[in-house]
Amino acid sequence: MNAPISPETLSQLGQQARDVLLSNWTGQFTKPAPNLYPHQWNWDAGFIALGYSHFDMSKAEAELRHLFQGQWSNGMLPQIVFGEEKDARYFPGPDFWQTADVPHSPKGKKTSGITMPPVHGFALLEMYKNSDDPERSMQFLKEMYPKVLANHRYLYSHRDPNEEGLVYVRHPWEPGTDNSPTWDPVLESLDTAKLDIPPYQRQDLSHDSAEAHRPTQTDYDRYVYLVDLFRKNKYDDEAIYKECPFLIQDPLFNGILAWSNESLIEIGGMLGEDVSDLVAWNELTVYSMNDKLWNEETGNYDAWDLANDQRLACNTSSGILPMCGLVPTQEQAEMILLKLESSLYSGTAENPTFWCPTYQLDQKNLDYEKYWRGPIWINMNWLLYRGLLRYDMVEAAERVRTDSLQLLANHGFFEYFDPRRNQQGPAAYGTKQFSWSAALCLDFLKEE
Ligand code: 2M8
Repeated sequence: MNAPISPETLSQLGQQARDVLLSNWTGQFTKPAPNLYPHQWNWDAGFIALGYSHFDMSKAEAELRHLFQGQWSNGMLPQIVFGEEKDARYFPGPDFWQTADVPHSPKGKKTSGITMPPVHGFALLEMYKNSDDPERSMQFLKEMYPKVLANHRYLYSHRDPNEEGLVYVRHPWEPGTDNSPTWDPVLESLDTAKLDIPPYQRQDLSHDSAEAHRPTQTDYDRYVYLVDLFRKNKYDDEAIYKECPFLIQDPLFNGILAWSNESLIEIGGMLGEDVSDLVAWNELTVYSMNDKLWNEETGNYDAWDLANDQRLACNTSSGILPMCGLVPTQEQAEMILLKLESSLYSGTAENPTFWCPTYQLDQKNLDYEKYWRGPIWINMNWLLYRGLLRYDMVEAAERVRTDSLQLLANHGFFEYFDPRRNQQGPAAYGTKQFSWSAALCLDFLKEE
């Protein structure tokens, strides 16, 4: 559907992508964006390291090294490792999280007290594959493997209370798809008028992103309420589990975990390590995702609300992305492909869409412009692209890749994009100079 992008445009795009990453580099790590996100974020850093591995392996390695300096002694890899920029305006900052006195938190770095999708296993293996210095990269694998493994061990031992191989998230910031409609039913039961919410000041609205595209005030009230519950419980996982109303087994988080398990199994094999725990964890995760989360009627992986022990219909792309972790069988993957090709993700002849909207187009509360409730995100497209390739769906994968490059060439390295091909006026939203849009663009470009 796209006219081919000229080689000149592609080469410019590559140069611009490198420039975005380098301009967000702080000397220690790369900010996700110049102002809106002034610290280091967990899954962003994985994607960013992968992007650097195409042109600057030292920075790729430094990115992950810095992130893991924030790792807690129980293995948890935090969502944010705070930088030291004096005029950084971000809420919630370290003063609000109050993790410094928690026994497990690191001494040298300030961090938040929750985690994010474990992309680092596959990021590490991809970096190794992109290296032209195998000896050096083998050393890096040796250095990082135990740290990444410790994060997986944390997830399986502290976030899987029923030993199902399905890890739960306890805050909408943990799966990274903050205001996803999938958890609306759980969050709506938290009546903010009746909750005891500490005073706070949002900072996100003072930057270059429109209020209408960001999470709402009520969303933030609930985010803050949950953080307050964690700090009151001194970040003790068992205590939080007993009290927290938001405990969700998310298909994207677990699908990513499966892909990283597999990558760690491969790395562990190269290093001569005993990978039996990883093999057992991964078998259980794949089994349970199919046994508990797969929805044969809709062809989606649903989420599970552990606090109320109920299924949460997941009609976002998180429900199809476990393809990246080789979770579905070929038959299930064929069902997913049919869905992608249907009006649910492709729109109609009059109103076609770029791939891939993050929310099915038949959903009443779909919003093409609002954050994680419809727009296209480049990291989700990249996960989908890799997932499709794993099932030999080469044509569809190529469509995701070229749609992504087209959007980046049309608009630049925005945070998220309007899926509508016929959209008149602004069609790219959030912050500009967004690092993972640039990093994953570089990975898409390696196929040229
Ligand atoms: C967004 O989330 C942060 C909180 O973690 C925020 O809105 O302040 C999400 O898009 C998340 O997935 C991403 O990692 C982060 C930084 O890019 O921003």
